[in-house]
Amino acid sequence: MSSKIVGDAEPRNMHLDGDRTAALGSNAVDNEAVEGTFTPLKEQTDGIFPAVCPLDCPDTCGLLLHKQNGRIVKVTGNPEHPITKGAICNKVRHMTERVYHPERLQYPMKRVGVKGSGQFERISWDEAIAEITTRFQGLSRDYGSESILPYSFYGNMGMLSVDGMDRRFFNALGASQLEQTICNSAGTAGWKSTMGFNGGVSPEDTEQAELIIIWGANLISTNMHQVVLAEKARKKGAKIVVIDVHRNRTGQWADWFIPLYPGTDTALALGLMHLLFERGYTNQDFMEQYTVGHEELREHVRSYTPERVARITGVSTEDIMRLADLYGTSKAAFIYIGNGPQHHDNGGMNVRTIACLPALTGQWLNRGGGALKGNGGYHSMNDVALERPELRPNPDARAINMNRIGEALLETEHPIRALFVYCSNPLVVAPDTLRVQQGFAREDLFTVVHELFMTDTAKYADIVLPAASSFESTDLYASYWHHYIQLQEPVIAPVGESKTNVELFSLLGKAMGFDTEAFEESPEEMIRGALNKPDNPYLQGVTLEALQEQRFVKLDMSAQSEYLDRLNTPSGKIELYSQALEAAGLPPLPTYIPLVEGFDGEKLTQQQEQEQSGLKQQAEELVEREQPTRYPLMFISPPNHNFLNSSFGNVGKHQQLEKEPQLQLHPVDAAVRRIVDGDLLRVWNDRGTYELRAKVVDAMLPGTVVSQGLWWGTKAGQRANYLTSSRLADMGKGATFFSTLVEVHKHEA
Ligand SMILES: Nc1nc2c(c(=O)[nH]1)N[C@H]1C(S)=C(S)[C@@H](COP(=O)(O)OP(=O)(O)OC[C@H]3O[C@@H](n4cnc5c(=O)[nH]c(N)nc54)[C@H](O)[C@@H]3O)O[C@H]1N2
Ligand SMILES: Nc1nc2c(c(=O)[nH]1)N[C@H]1C(S)=C(S)[C@@H](COP(=O)(O)OP(=O)(O)OC[C@H]3O[C@@H](n4cnc5c(=O)[nH]c(N)nc54)[C@H](O)[C@@H]3O)O[C@H]1N2
Ligand code: SF4
Ligand SMILES: [Mo]
Repeated sequence: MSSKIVGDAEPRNMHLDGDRTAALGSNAVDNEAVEGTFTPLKEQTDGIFPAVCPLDCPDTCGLLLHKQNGRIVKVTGNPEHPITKGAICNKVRHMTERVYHPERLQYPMKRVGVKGSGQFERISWDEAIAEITTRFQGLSRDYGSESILPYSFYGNMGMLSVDGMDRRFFNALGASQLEQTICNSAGTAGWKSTMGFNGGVSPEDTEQAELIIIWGANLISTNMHQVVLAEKARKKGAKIVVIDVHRNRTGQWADWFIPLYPGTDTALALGLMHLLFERGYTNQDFMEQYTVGHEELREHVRSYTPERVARITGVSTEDIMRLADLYGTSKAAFIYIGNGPQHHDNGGMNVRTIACLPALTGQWLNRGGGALKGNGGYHSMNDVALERPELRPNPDARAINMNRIGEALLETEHPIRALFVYCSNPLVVAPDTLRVQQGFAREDLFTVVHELFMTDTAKYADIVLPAASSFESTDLYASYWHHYIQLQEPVIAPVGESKTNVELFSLLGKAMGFDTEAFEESPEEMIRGALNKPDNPYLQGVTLEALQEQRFVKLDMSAQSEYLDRLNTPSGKIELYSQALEAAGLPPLPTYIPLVEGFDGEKLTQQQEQEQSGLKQQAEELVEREQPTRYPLMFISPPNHNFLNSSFGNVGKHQQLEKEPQLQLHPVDAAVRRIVDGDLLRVWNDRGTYELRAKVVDAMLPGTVVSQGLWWGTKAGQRANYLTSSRLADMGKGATFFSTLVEVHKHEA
């Protein structure tokens, strides 16, 4: 592969001169000049080298790695990147702390202590591979290959790493399959039930919006370049509204923050629809041409009066009406749908319902108008070439939901006997962690963990393998927000004896004796295969050569003009009424269904009203019947600003920036429990407890408490997911992290 660099001989700041060819090194002429004497980036000791942020973050920033004496000394944003434009977050600005962290795993190890104790001894790669292949071969022979389960997510978003060589290995092995449902699967299923295609508004267009509604997302922390675009729109007069259960950083920055009760977004959206129909804001022509079910929907939303919706959501009738007027009269209104509404029991329905809103007013016809849940559909690649499903001897191998890994490991019929974890840290990120821990502690389970660090998960491994970081790898990156594809080439040599995912799984495939060229392919060949997808019009023109030449290659967005004609719902239209959902046993029209675990504002209000009218006994019966749980508070645990899920949780710099785990609680909830700011708290429910510091703040409606961040590098008791449930959402078998009830007390030392 050719090099695109500011090499040894070039001035350090050359990339700032704006000429990309000069900036990032070679063009065709340079290539000829260095033909035969080409030095890979990782062997060049000094210079500035292009890179891609590998983290599970929508921005997928272009980076520059500054090298001195063979080490990366600084990470900055690449100003040439057309969307991220040289701005990067604080986390990645300090990425060198992580890459060269003294605790990075350097060599393979074998467990010598009790599972979880973290006691290991060094072994060689040959020993590690021999042990794994012997165990896997034995298990396949004695119990069938489905006794082995891979467990992975997107700790590194590189496609060759997590949707490539790894998949080939587990396919050829015939392992159980993993349903990767921990992130956005409920929301994506909800979106698709309405829109079909997994893509929405292009980021660049959102600059044209007059109204931007950020619905359950914390963009200042989680998608900072969308904030930059929204800020541009705001300069032109756009209003920014945040609908969230707590005033997060983004809510503080917005023009209007609307707090609501968790899991009631569907009701709010239905209340808006009620008013859009009633007040004549709907676009009849659009609905007739592009939707199915608008007449049924009009009837259906009659019962969602502002008064009823106010009772369910906690949003006042005035605010509901004001928001409907704002939405109904804005020329281009953009809705960004975040993870908040979808990490709930009713998460699919929440997203589906919000996704219906733009169709009522015909927003999809206005530049910048419409909605966005994720844009992954545009860059859909050739999965068959990448993952090689034909290598699988058992195409109908069982599938295990990653949200229920605890239960799955404790299952005694056809038990999972071996687990291979990579690019994920389930002992911190998976719900109901104590149960997950119990599963991982099984003495008869053979666990391999490929990691950069001794995570909580790695401590339970029998074999720990050191993983190379993305800056040590070749890989292909696409964003689930913007439309630029990028290439990473190794900029430094692997730290210690670490190996990339691609090297590891190719090595394992060969060691297992899988007789296929699939494990011989080079990263370059894999990239060519992935990009070869003639039936995706957006991907045309994206080639390895173009990536090497230009670094950032934009998808061919001309096909977006046919967006409304390409929606692949069963009807080919926006499905306000969904027969597919009906067939799946869900309401075909958007319908508010209260949380399985949560409070129901409508019933609470009924109860208060009855109490006031002297019907106390009846009210108590109602509480007894409808609220069987003794836990009164909704516990919301979204990510924090300086970690990336659990990544960075062990890095001193990032811990300092976040200080310590905090529980934000409303002054009313604090007062009745005699809690003051700074108290040490114990938060608990039947699943576990979490110890953290009180922050009393009027940032949410009473009854909701919030703790940001998936902590783990600090005290043993500090894991948000000790409290969360592995119950699945209504759609997509998604996670329900935010549908969690708890009680809180001052910690008795
Ligand atoms: N700094 C940083 N950036 C990240 C990550 C990180 O860990 N740190 N994680 C990355 C990943 S994997 C993802 S998926 C994205 C997620 O990024 P976002 O889509 O922004 O989602 P969250 O950060 O989970 O924020 C969800 C928000 O929803 C709110 N919320 C909870 N329940 C409800 C509800 O019922 N209704 C409404 N309206 N709001 C609710 C929460 O209070 C929170 O403010 O961020 C990515 N970017
Ligand atoms: N309570 C609560 N829980 C949540 C969430 C929440 O909001 N609240 N958010 C959920 C969401 S949206 C998500 S996406 C998940 C994320 O959960 P995970 O996908 O598990 O994400 P991380 O915690 O970042 O862990 C990724 C791990 O991969 C490792 N890694 C990085 N690069 C490589 C590599 O190249 N090779 C290998 N082998 N390993 C590598 C990192 O060191 C890190 O330990 O968490 C979920 N959990
Ligand atoms: S984490 Fe997100 S914002 Fe930060 S550098 Fe990576 S892609 Fe950019
Ligand atoms: Mo996620």
